[in-house]
Amino acid sequence: MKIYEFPIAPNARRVSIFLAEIELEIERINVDIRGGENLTAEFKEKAANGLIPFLELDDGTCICESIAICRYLESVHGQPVPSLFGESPLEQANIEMWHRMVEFQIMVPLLQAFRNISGIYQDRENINQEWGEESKQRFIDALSTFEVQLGAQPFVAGDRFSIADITLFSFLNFARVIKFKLDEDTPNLSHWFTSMKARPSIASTEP
Ligand SMILES: N[C@@H](CCC(=O)N[C@@H](CS)C(=O)NCC(=O)O)C(=O)O
Repeated sequence: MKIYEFPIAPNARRVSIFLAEIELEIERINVDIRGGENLTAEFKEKAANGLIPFLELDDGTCICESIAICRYLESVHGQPVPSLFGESPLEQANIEMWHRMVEFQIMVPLLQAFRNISGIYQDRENINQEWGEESKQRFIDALSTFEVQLGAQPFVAGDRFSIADITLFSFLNFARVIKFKLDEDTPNLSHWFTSMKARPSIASTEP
């Protein structure tokens, strides 16, 4: 198996953290997405979404989308106990709920802000600065939900570490690209972020 990635990219980072959590080592192939290596026909033939990360199995089968990759690897590797996606039906639903909230309220606006403010991918998409600024504000506004949650619970989805923490950490860590840093306005998030940085799976995957 091989993982195609670009280590500083937040989606690649969340898969790397997940792999470290389940203690699975896989061959890594670096793809220069900023130089457009993912725009080739050869790349698109392998990755259905044309993006990194994607996983290539030994028989040539390719799986893209970070969470599909994590779910597959957890299943074939033998999931860590307890699973980072939850155990009981209620816990699975709760983790899924918080993870989707992280993805839609934090990840999506942050990525829109990054892409539209920096114009980093203007070789492949139209840029709208105003939409970038609006997205940055939406990202900042959404933090309050997680600030409240982390005041009541040690982890995003409750009393233990899950995929929701992995995704929130990966994207908040990436937020420096839009000149955003957690500060005293969000003490619970800041405290959680510092403790996440010390977690072995996170410390060991710092690019
Ligand atoms: N939904 C996908 C998103 C993947 C994604 O956005 N990858 C970015 C890097 S973080 C990428 O490949 N960007 C290159 C481009 O947009 O051309 C996932 O979860 O894996």
